[in-house]
Amino acid sequence: AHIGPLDAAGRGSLHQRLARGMRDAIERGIVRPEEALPAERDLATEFSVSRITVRKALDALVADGLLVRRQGAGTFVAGRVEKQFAKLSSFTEDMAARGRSVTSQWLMQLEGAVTPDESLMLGLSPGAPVYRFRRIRFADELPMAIEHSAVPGFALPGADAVGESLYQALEEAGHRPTRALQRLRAVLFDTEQAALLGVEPGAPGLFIERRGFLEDGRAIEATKSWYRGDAYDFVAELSAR
Ligand code: 16G
Repeated sequence: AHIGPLDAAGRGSLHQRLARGMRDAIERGIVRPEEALPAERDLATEFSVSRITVRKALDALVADGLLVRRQGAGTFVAGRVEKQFAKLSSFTEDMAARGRSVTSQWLMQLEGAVTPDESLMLGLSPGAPVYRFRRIRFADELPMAIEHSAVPGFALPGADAVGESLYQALEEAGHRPTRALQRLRAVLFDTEQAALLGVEPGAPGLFIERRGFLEDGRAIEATKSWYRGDAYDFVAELSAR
């Protein structure tokens, strides 16, 4: 891969200028998604800088999600995650299909009485029990989304039934959704959301609200997700008939 010249006229320290030059090359498609970068020592030679400078520039781009490091394989240009819009799949399945490792950080996992909002979303009567799950979802260690899910009490044996995957837990309980309604909206992240996702406050994101239903029409999940706009593409296949 040819990275392009170091931003020689630019301001900032050497590693910042190198990072800028590389970011530019990635954004202009000179190095393509999933392409491997040359070894650090080769980059150092190519740009006549030290390996430490190269390392610092790469670290910055990894932190920004433009590059990913894969154990034993090297550093790659991150592919944006593409999600087929019409498929009712889970985050875990979406990422696994792309060879990405999934982790989550739990913010909340508890049982409570339904709130008015949840009662509308899930069609439950006041006082009905719900499970509430709040997580930050990572793909290859990059924070991708904040997710708030509510599930009716009958759907799961307990709040701790969800390990890594909500859909797996629902499936094991015989309550995996078979249909869903999804609504999508552009948002700008507030300070708290930005901090959780490692982006600047005001960065663009996708807000997605999903209501999942069982075959018999009962609502089984109400999930609000805030996806990083710089890391996630939604793709819809359209048909004229
Ligand atoms: C996806 C769904 C979310 C669902 C979750 C289950 C979107 C926008 N949202 O993130 O509604 O609860 O998958 O994932 O696709 P899990 O089984 O990995 O917990």
